[in-house]
Amino acid sequence: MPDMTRIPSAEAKGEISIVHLGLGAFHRAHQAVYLEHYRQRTGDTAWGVSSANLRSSVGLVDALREAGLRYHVAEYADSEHVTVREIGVIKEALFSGRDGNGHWGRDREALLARLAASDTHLVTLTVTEKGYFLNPASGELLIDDPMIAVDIAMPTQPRTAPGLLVEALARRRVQGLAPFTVLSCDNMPDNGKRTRNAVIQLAKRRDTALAEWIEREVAFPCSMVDRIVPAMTENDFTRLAELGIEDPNAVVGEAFSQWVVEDDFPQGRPAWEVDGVEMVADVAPFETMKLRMLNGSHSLLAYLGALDGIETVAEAVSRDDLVALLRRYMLDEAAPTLTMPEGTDLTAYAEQLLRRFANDSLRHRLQQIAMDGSQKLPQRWLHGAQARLAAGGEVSCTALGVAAWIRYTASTDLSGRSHAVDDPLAERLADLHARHGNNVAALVPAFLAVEDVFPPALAAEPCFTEAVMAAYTTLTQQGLAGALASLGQA
Ligand code: NAI
Ligand code: CS2
Repeated sequence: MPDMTRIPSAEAKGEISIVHLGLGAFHRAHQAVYLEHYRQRTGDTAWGVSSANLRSSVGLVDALREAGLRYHVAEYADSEHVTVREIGVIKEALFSGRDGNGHWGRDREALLARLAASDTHLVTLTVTEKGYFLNPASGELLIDDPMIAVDIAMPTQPRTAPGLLVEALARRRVQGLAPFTVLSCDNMPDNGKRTRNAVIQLAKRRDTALAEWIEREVAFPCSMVDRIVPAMTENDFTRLAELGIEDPNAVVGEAFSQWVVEDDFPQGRPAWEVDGVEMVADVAPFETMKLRMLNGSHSLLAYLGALDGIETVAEAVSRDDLVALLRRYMLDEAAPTLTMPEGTDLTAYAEQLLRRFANDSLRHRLQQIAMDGSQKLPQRWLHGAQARLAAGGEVSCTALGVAAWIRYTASTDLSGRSHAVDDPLAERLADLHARHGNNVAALVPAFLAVEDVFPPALAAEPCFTEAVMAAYTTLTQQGLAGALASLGQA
């Protein structure tokens, strides 16, 4: 039984001045924990949260309501030490997605009223990379997406995160209210700028004066967010029950947590910095470092590990050959593309990441990380590969990763075991496999021609295409161990 520290939540009262879109595990284990720290340290109850789900999990919204909006976060330093915090900063839980009967927007009006309320000064988001409806490669709004098309046709009954932000800002503008600040907490490069881009592109299709007002008046700071928070498993709930924590809304994460935020909050913010949040002028170096080194490594493990029947991150990094691959990728391919503040030790950062990945108290499933690869690979691997090649470097690890992702999207592992491919482009990618089968010379170029994922300039690099084709052949003919061994000889 691990050594447990329990920390109760502060008192219940408090005003709502933050709205969060995307009431998922990470929001509950990261932003809400910082706000709980803040409230307990300062006694300031002003920054309570109204948290909404726009898609899945009406069950979670209702279960949180039934539990009085309190839940627990179990922070595992390792399998022997856990801190369990009770979180009470969520003051309202709303659902504006589609319910089991196909009806949309049960609490949409309540959510829009909250977003348009004069007390609301900040909106945060964790809606996943696909929740912004942006082309992952170009960053352009997917105006042909059916969800965006509905928001363009019926702007006052929005279903998407960008649609809700535009309608709420429109209401605030008509009421003569200042806007709120929009802070994305999703794993995207320049996440604030991309969110701004989605909102303004959508607003322009409704009212150019509104779009111009948003351009002028609304702050969209960027942030780098980091805490490994796996989706809960039955084993997690059982472990918590053994500690006396019976909570269907609990989340489990690592003890490590980091938040680097661009300090641009015209409507004010909590004084997060004394709780360890790093308020900076430019988040980009930190975002790029984390996306390429941590998330890029995660995605390598996800696809290579899944193809070899490996279940979790901790299991994957118990293999010396995969650890060697990560060290080579992080230090030889990712680190040289980064421009970091003086004194940043990327070797130490890489070793810290390997220690975090080895935390076997978290069952971080590779299948979860593998999800939405088309939305993740540009910022995790491809932009770095372009920079590396432009500098005359080689990208063998990235090429192996791309080959593994391509093979993964065939919906079977190397032993023929089936798995789901959870990705907005899943059908389109499955079609490429159906069309090209094992013809690697056709299959790989067909994947690299998917411009929503692969920058054309990268796909046009013969050395990249050849490296991916060679990796694909080695992987499929010699398996994971063989592919890693031959990489090691490269
Ligand atoms: P989750 O599955 O628990 O929650 C996902 C949330 O996104 C849910 O509220 C869901 O309703 C919403 N969502 C999904 N698709 C959407 C769409 N098209 N439009 C609007 N909302 C949509 O996942 P979790 O762990 O909360 O992660 C969410 C995001 O947080 C990740 O995609 C990532 O960007 C970021 N993040 C997650 C970390 C983690 O370790 N879990 C760590 C760092 C960042
Ligand atoms: C993971 C991230 O699921 C994934 O894609 O790589 O959620 C990862 O756990 C976080 O970015 C860690 O901060």
